[in-house]
Amino acid sequence: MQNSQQTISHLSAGLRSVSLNDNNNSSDGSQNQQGQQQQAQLQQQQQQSQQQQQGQQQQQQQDIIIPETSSRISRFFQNQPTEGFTLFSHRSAPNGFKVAIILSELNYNYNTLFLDFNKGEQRAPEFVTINPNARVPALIDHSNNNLSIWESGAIILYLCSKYLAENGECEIWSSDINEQAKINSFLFYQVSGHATMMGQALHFRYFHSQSVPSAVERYTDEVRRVYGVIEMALAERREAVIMELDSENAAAYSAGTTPLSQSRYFDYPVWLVGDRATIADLSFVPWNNVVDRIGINLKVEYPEVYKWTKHMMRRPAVVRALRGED
Ligand SMILES: N[C@@H](CCC(=O)N[C@@H](CS)C(=O)NCC(=O)O)C(=O)O
Repeated sequence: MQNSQQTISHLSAGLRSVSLNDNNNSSDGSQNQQGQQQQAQLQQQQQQSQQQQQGQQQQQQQDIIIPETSSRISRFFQNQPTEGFTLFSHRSAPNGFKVAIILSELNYNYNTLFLDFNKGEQRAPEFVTINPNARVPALIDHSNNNLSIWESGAIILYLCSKYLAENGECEIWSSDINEQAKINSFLFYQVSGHATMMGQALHFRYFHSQSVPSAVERYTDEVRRVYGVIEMALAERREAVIMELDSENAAAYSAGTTPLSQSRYFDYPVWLVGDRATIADLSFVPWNNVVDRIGINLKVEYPEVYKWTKHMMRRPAVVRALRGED
């Protein structure tokens, strides 16, 4: 740990000492001497200011890390389990529950360490070593030499790749690279488009220091746009499923004389990729669960998304994970 902290401070000190005005091409000797003196003075000033900054940084770190907090995280890192996974999460972090759902679906053995953001535990030095972004989730695979992974999408893909390698198949992902690519597209869309916009919409609605209605509107509209894309994808799957399973009425549906909503397959589960729930679908669950807090009513506005979420919320692995049961 100490080594990596040193590496970081050496690197930033090195970057700060680079001067854009460094110039060894002067042809005039006296100017060169004067220049060297000025440069020496400048370097001295820079060193002093670096020392001051480093002192301030150390002070800030001491301010942030409450000794009691630091010892809880330190104790974990000093005495890590030898098997299973440790998930670093937070009691109200959808991105953390997203990973818990996948661990649970794969039936992996894991423990959750819920960080206390009020105590700044996400900025504890040991935690920042495994997640330089100081956010949850992060995961340690103790049976793989304590490999640590951060960013929810990367963690999910690691878990599925590992499961596939161990078992030869992974139902919530795929062994076929074409299907993997389709699933991964939705996963990346969730991580980069859905979670980020939801996060900003929540932030501007509840936590921002000032009221900024245009920001609330902008991010809520973006979330609506994201759900519009998912609603359309699910509606297309629904139509295909009804046409296939309800073939005796297919002509009437095509002609528009009978609405699709009359099909007995109208509530049948449909999935974004293929005919089973995959990480494409499951990654959306914890955020769908809180979308009402930004004023979006899935049942009314996005009926396919609503039915899809309900089907996923009934899965035993999802229930266990959302309850915080390891
Ligand atoms: N892109 C990241 C986002 C991680 C993230 O923003 N996590 C939030 C909780 S959902 C967090 O740790 N916030 C703590 C903080 O802002 O200090 C991921 O998907 O893992």
